[in-house]
Amino acid sequence: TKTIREALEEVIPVKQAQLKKLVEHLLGGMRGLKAMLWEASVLDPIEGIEFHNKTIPQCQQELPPAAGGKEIIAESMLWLLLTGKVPTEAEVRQLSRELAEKGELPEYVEKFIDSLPPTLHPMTQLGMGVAALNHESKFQAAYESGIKKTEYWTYTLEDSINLLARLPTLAARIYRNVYNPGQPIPAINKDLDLVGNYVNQLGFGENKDLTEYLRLYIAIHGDHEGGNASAHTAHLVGSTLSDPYLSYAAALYALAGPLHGLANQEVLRWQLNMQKEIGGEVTHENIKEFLWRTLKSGQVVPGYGHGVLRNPDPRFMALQQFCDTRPDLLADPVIQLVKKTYEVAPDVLKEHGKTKNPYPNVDAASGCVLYHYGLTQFKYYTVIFGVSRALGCVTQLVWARALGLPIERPKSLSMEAIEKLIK
Ligand code: NMX
Ligand code: MLT
Repeated sequence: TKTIREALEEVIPVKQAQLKKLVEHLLGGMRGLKAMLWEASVLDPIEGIEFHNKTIPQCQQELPPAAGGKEIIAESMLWLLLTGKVPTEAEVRQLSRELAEKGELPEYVEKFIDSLPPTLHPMTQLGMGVAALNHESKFQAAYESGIKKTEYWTYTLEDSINLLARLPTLAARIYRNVYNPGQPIPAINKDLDLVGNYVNQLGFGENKDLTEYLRLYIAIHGDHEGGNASAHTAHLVGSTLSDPYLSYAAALYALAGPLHGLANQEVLRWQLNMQKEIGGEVTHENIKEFLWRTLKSGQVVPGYGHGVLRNPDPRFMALQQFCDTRPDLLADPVIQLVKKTYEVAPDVLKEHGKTKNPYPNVDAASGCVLYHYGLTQFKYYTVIFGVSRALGCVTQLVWARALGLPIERPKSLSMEAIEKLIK
């Protein structure tokens, strides 16, 4: 039989560890803190993302592609995220048509975007354009007219569909203004899927491989459970009953940070610098030296590490597999460099000993294929991520309204209060 002292000696270390964890949550970016409901996808540290319990390869097998294509399309992914069901081909085609019919930008948004300086970062422009679209918000108008709570989700869905339809048109206009001023933008083809039209409007419609790549890219970047910075921002702002345009504009500015979505732009800049510095023959040894130079100068290795993942990101693997089936991609020196970096970087990061995850995230692979196909303006890459991430964010906005989730308002503590907790 234990004495009361012995019983306490068992309990106290458990409580101390519990408190330490609490303080880690408070000061450590809330890592691992379970504080959000998010149905559409779940991120397992080892297995990676699952969309309604389906892995990326399962989605690639089950979700209807575009006519004549193989890869997942945004409409199929949206249907799965929103409803938890695999759509039929007819359902997907109908959704594609609806999005195409709603894709035109209002004239005032076109004029506004055209008036921005082309030197303004494309992500800044995208957020501004999305926020300006809130002039059209059905949710906001209905709220002002005094609708019931039970009706919130229907207007949120309507705004969400309109936003998704217009995002690629807006993003393509920004691309045209910044990189190809004066060039005409093709009209939306009502028989094409969302990303098919986006690639057309970017001016790459003839390139079927790039179209397929972007279909896959946009589908698999669509959602990454709720805690990532962009999705969480959309959820937080949406919880105030801000409409989907304003909520998603806010999310885009979280995505625009270099530790989040901007990393895909940074990866390419970094890999091209590596290529330039190494010069002639690329060996594991000289990649290793470059990695150490990056780390010793106090910078992060872009495209590596993750807040949740503890294994190579299955999105990275899916994009690599896309390359593995195409000889033109495999022969590209930048793509070869990305592959070779992956052979070396995890060991270097383990030896460096700081990051909890020495493996690549999706951003390590996403830009080099765009670069190969001639979409070489890497400041634009996060905009493509921004076109995609709306899929998951609007899904959550609709469900948050359908379930009547409350305004987010966590408690903060002063240093003094935390000290008192620890004492
Ligand atoms: N290179 C060098 N150091 C790193 C890296 C990296 N790739 N990743 C993490 N660390 C450091 C990190 O800066 C921290 O250092 P310190 O203690 O001095 O502050 C330490 O390792 C522990 O960090 P972790 O707990 O492993 O990572 P955390 O969850 O805080 O951050 C990221 C996750 C993704 C922000 C971080 O890994 C990173 O900065 N990676 C590079 C940028 C990147 O690829 N971001 C894209 C994420 C995916 N996305 O698309 O959003
Ligand atoms: C994402 O796709 O949002 C990133 O991998 C970052 C994250 O999940 O935290």
